[in-house]
Amino acid sequence: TTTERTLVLVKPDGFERGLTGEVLRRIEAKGYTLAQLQILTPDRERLAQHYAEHEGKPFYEPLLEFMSSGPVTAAVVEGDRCIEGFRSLAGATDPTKAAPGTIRGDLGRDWGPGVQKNIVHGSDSAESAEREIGIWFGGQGA
Ligand code: DAT
Ligand code: MG
Repeated sequence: TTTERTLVLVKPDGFERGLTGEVLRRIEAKGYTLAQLQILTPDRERLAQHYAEHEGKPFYEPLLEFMSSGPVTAAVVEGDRCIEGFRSLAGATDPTKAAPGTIRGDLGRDWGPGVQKNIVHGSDSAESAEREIGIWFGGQGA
């Protein structure tokens, strides 16, 4: 087995719709561990770091606007190959294309220019995971 850590966010749409517990339930049901957890409304600076790779893309500004619009739950998730595993649980970026059975496929709705309400974020590689854990949990055992 390869125990990994990944950074999961329940985005403001998930919080507003009362889906935080459902997302965390799916993570635990899969067998992953919640190592760290916090609820916060992220500021622009933190989001700019988190989404640095997307700076300059057409959806960047609306994305930061949306992500700073309300509370987000940030979690460090631990488990065997959980980086790829959580991406599988989350499903495709566009909720309409995400397969049923996935978080985005089962629960996500809105998508389009300026709208990216796909409920969750999950790190896409080991490097991204460590970088993102530092951004959200820096100084707290990150
Ligand atoms: P993912 O969140 O699946 O890793 P990503 O890293 O490519 O996807 O993009 C980050 C977020 O930006 C994504 O969750 C929603 C938004 N986004 C990505 N591509 C988009 C697009 N073509 N139009 C609108 N929003 C988009
Ligand atoms: Mg991504």
